[in-house]
Amino acid sequence: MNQYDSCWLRYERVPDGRLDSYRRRCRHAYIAEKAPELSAVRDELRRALPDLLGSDPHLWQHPPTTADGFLAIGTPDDMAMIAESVPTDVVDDLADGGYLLKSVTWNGQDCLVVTASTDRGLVYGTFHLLRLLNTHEPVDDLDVREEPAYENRLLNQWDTPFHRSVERGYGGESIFDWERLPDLRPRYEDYARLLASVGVNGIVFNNVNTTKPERASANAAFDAFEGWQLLESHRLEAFTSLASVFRRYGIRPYLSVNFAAPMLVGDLDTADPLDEEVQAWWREKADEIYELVPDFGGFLVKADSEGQPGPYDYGRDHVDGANAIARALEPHGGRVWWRAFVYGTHEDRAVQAYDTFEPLDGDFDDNVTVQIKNGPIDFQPREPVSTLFGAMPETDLGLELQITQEYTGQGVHATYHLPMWEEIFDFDTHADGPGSPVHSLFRDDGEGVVGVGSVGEDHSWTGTYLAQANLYAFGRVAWDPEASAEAVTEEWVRQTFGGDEEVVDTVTRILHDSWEACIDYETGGLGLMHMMHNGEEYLENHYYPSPEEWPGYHGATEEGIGVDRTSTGSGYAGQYRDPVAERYESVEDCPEELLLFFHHLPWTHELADGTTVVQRLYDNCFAGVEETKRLRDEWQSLEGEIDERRFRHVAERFEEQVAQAERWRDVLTDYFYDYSSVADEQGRVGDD
Ligand code: BDP
Repeated sequence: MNQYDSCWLRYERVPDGRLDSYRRRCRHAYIAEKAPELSAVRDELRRALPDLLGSDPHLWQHPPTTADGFLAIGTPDDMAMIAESVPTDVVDDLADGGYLLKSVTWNGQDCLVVTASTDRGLVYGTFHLLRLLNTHEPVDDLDVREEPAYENRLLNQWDTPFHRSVERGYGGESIFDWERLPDLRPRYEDYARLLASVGVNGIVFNNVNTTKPERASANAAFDAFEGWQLLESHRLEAFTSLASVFRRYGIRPYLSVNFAAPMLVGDLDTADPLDEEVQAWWREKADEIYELVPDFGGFLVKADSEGQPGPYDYGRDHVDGANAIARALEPHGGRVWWRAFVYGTHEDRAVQAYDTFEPLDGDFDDNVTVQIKNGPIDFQPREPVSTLFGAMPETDLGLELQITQEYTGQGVHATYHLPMWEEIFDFDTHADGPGSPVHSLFRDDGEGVVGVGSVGEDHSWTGTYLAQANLYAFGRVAWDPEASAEAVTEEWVRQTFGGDEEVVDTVTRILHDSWEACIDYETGGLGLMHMMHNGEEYLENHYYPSPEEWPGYHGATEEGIGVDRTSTGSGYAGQYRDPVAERYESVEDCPEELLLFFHHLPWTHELADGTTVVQRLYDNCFAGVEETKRLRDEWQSLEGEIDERRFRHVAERFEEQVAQAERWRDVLTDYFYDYSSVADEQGRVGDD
């Protein structure tokens, strides 16, 4: 990775203390020879071991005839040494992707075994082992058993093909050059390596918006090059080529498709899901794709939302729409991921997804997954979790998180999403009584976790080097949502910035404190949200403050602020199961950090500690800025401790983040003051 950053896959020389043990066990490696995944494993060892160990490893295709210890990677069927070192039934029991790492003695030599029941598992196991070496962990007593929590761990790339742009991508233009494919770029493989190293096992290559809304009506001329065109027969070669890169890393390829594809790509005059010709068209298209890409994962569909066509155009519902497409994929083992991000007639958008989808529970085909954003609005800095989680027991569900920082400072601010995701995963839905946290859902076959991607052409991949942590953390949390956030973060920092303890502590702290700071300056911290500018300018969009654009989302009036989503308002709180619904219904019991999401309250309403609502909003906005300055200073303290390029890049972004945080603070506090006419106790707001 020369023209761009290696992210967390930079393999640097291990310090002497550990070197002996690593060399003893890894100077030779014996890797099974069969699947494409194994050749990827071989390549990774060739990249990693010389840099880590300072010596070229010998990679054997046959059991090594050496007096040294060695690393063996394969299934028990591949190698007698593995079959004899680990119980075969234990390996066979592992879920797809699961693996074992074990230190063993073989012929009197110290060896290491990476084994799994599937080739994909061997890829993950190898990356896990390399992570241990890279973070200087001991390997002399290894006995690791890992399985992914969820069957599906998908990346949704929101790239707009042929435009090289990325919707909500803040790390530069798209890395995927569809005009030049099937020619491949090294960057594709490096991306696959990054994803596989954290356990991602599927990628949707294109944006959920497969056409511009203004051209999405059935009669408009669909002449622009956009995502829907990837289904055209002559373009499938490009897709096939890209798929072959990701396949080597155990990553299944998917496509976002346009619901009107039978008209756009085919020449039908309807896309009515109940029309037999439409169904036949989807079947033929699926057959054509599977002929070329046998491991194709399926289609992602955004229908009847933000101008994209859908079943409503034909008086049908989401079940009709999803099932018609799913039936075409079913004979091939493919799946439809059908998004629940829909608008409707409700004044309060929060109630819409549940209202639309909950009544359809049980009617979707087995190979349909309903993909739901983490919150009811839209990836805001903090939202309550979606009411749909746990509400559709008869339907496969997927949780959609946003890795890219659309509303949390984009490619500039250091805003780490892992603490937010941890809060989401730990939330008790009470779906099956108390003790039904979000992380316990999505565990059936066909379910899983999805992340909206963040990478682009920038050297950093993600706009700012620190945002790489969000991509890393997504994969790790989709693998194990109960893993300790501190451990995951520290792991990322050690691999990315090396093992200096001061650097590790400082960067880990910065990341962990960053999310709350962002909430404070961008929202005031009491559950307000969606107060950003919605401009036409690419980089202005969703970046600057502009509360006056969105009265419906924050509900500011002269009397008070917040949105009544209780039974006296939109009724959204009532979509949760008790006691969650009761908790949110009640002003006293509602957690303070979500208070104004559920309640419209007088500006001078007193919070538990006696502070008024408006004063708390002022205080939080100011605290968010102070905290951001503190984080910037912490970063500054690392000067000379990490390489100049990354140090300066992040330092410059921190300066901008502080300026932006001040801007948010000033706009929001002035706005609160203008409505409330309540002076800030500390005289910081208004009347200057
Ligand atoms: C919003 C984004 C928009 C996406 C939409 C979606 O602003 O670009 O198209 O979500 O999820 O957050 O479909």
